Amino acid sequence: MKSKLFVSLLLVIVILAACAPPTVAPPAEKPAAKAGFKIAMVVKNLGNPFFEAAQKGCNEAAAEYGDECIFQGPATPTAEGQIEIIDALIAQKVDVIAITANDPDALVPVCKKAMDAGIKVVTWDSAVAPAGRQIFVNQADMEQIGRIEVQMLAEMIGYKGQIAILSAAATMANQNTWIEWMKEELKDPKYKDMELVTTVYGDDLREKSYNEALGLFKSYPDLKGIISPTTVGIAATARALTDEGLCGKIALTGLGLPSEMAEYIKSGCCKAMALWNPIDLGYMTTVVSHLMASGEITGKPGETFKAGKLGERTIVDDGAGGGMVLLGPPFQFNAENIDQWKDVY
Ligand code: RAM
Repeated sequence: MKSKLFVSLLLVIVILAACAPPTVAPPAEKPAAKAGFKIAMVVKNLGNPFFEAAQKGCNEAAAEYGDECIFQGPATPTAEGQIEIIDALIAQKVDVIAITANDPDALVPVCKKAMDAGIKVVTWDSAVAPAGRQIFVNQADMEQIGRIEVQMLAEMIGYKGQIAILSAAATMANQNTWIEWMKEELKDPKYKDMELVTTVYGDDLREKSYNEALGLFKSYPDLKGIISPTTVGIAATARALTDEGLCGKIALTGLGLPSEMAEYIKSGCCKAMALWNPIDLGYMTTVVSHLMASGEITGKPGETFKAGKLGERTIVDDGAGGGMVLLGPPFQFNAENIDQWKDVY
């Protein structure tokens, strides 16, 4: 009897033990993903070959690192159009938004919203203000870009005469910073006989830029030179000068794509211009985006990383306490070297 009771008790214990919930192991830290990130490259607007070149670099890096490059931009270069796109990307839960901003301040709230949602925000080309970003991929030293444009034009016009600037949109941070440095350079006494008469804005739209160039020819009959620090603006100005038969009378320089400017460099309408490699810029931006998403870098000055084919890099101070990666020095193009580049970008 006693042993029967003992056996049944044992049975109950065994059954109870079997039914008890398994002991739950403490949740393991979810390992950070190392690839498969959705990287959204948001550009100033679609239809600009400069950004199409950057997209090539984005696709190349995304393929190399196992990510996806989502390329987007508004039809025209406005902050409103970009805000709409970023809102949609937040809803889509992308991992990184890499933006070249049409307006540095207007984009801060939506970029903050993205960061609050856990999305990394990288800025490149035309930076969003520091409050709206985690790292800046800068194409080249801003001061150097501004100064060399003045130096190139001065050489062309013999340091004498009226000059004008034909820029992109009045809100664009990259052009505005370069223009500030142009004005600094012009303070040097060696430019005392050069006068900056005006700055006009073609908004990075071909036709508007073309018409602004025509406006300059009309308003300033003594104009000797134009600096256009935008690939859209310089190509439109070169076309306007050619159409009006003004090449040789008004000199032109600035930042241009060899593919769009080769014919004008060869004709002598634009004897020299500068730029960096936009494919590399898109590649670097995408590598930085990948490393931000994987947590391999956080965007702080002093961190180092390997930027794929572009080699070892160090994050430097952006001057506002944030992190910045520099692509490299701008390159100057002229009749001697343009053929090597015109089919590249
Ligand atoms: C245009 C855009 C771009 C700028 C280049 C030089 O394509 O404005 O932001 O970096 O020119």
